[in-house]
Amino acid sequence: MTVQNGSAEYSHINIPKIKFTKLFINGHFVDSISGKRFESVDPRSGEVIADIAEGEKEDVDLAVKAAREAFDNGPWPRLTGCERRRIMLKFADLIDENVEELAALDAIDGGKLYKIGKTMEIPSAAESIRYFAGAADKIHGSTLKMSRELHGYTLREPIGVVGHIIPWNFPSLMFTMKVGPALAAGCTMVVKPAEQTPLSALYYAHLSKLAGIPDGVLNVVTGYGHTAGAAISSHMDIDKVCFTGSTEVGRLVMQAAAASNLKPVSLELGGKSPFIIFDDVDVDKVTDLALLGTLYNKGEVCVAGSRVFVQEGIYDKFLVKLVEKVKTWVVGDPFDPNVHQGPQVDKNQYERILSFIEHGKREGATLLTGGKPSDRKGYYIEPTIFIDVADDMTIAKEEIFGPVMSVMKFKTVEEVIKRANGTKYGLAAGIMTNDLNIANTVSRSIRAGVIWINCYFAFDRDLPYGGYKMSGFGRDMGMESLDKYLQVKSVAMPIYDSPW
Ligand code: TXE
Repeated sequence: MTVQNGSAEYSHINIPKIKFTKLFINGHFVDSISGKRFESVDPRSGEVIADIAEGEKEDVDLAVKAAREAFDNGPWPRLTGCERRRIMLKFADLIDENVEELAALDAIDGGKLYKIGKTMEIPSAAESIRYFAGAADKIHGSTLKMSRELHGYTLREPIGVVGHIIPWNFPSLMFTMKVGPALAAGCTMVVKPAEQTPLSALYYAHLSKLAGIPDGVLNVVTGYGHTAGAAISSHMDIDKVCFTGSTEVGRLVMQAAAASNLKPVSLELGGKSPFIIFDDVDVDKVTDLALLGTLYNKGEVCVAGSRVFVQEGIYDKFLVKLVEKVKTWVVGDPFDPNVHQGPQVDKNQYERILSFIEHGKREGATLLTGGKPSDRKGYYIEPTIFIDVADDMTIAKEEIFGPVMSVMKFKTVEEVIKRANGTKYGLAAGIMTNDLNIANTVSRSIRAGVIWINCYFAFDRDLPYGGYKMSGFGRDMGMESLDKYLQVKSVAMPIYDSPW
């Protein structure tokens, strides 16, 4: 691992002035009712970069009132799909036009790599809006073959006012993958970004207004989870809640939804995904993929493949390669184009990861690399690899959400299926083999929502994404995600003028 202390190569990147720090309600940036503000901190230094309006229950009430009015009486749900599509395409174009500023905001707010933001994540956020814009004029029900002399058909109608509670690890992608299908369906919404990363969400709100999305359709309330977030999940006038975050908070969201107006929820929660490597693969290539599977986005990825199972025939060779390659993995300032890993999102997350690393050491796993903070200001942690990890150790069971890999050895297909499934989570799995029989057997036996064979993080807007077991339910991305924002209305009428 190399630690960069700064390079002239990126000194030209213009870190934008933060323009939007207030709540976005009914098309306007406004202070919170209490006037309270909270600090947004740059994880590169631990320094405060902005004071953000702290929305609470009363602010959520105002935002829901605006969204309700926009849904019940406003134009958005009543526009034709073509008109919604046109406005959404404009929104996507504006995201592309502001790609550098958005990438920089996610870098200073969340420690995310600027280069990846600029070339992949923000363009992909724009594409996500475009994908669902393309669906806006293709939402239709079906004609039914009824058993009697009835004409029966279904309508698919927008579900209403949606509450989106989103996390901090992919602020732009999460925002657009939730907002895109909800807009296409004709819903109105209140979005609460994570308190760690409010900046880009407010910027998207500004762009949505420029694009022509009517006032009240897309509201953003920044604030904390236990206040603003809880007010969304328990709100009597929100028709649906979509949540991405920890399993623990997902449970609270579901309880609050049940205890209030029984609104449906969809939950995308934690993971502890297995990355399974069989003997027959190219060890050199697979090592790169395994490293990326754990370390991408500094390990703050719900589908991180951080339980790496390696078949015994290549185990020793794999470890040698792993150590060799991790030395070339650069930790440093996320604006530096040579850096692979920026700082963890905040002090809490940083300390939480370090405490998991201590658990690993205490419970008897062997540290192969890293295991400590990197030696610079900010919330940086060295890429950490443990071997001799038993399935019941804390580091093998709990989602660490940091740059920490556990490597485990296995012998047979049956054994690895059992061990890979031995988790409360079921979000994703990677299977590396050239043997089709093994690939088919294992992919069908793993209880997880996404399986990647000979690839990892192979996301696509078309590929539905979500969990089994305690990783949640409901799907983001793909046309499946549109269903979350629609409900089916059945209509029947006599074909002939007969008395019913
Ligand atoms: O998540 P929280 P945290 C996991 C990951 C991470 C851990 C803790 O393991 O280390 O969770 O992260 C809002 N009612 N994931 O504490 O608290 C909160 O404001 C309603 C996995 O940051 O779940 C934020 O907007 N909302 C994950 C969002 O929930 C509440 C991504 C997520 O925060 C709330 C993030 C409440 N009572 C963390 N309390 C993934 N699946 O990708 C908090 N929130």
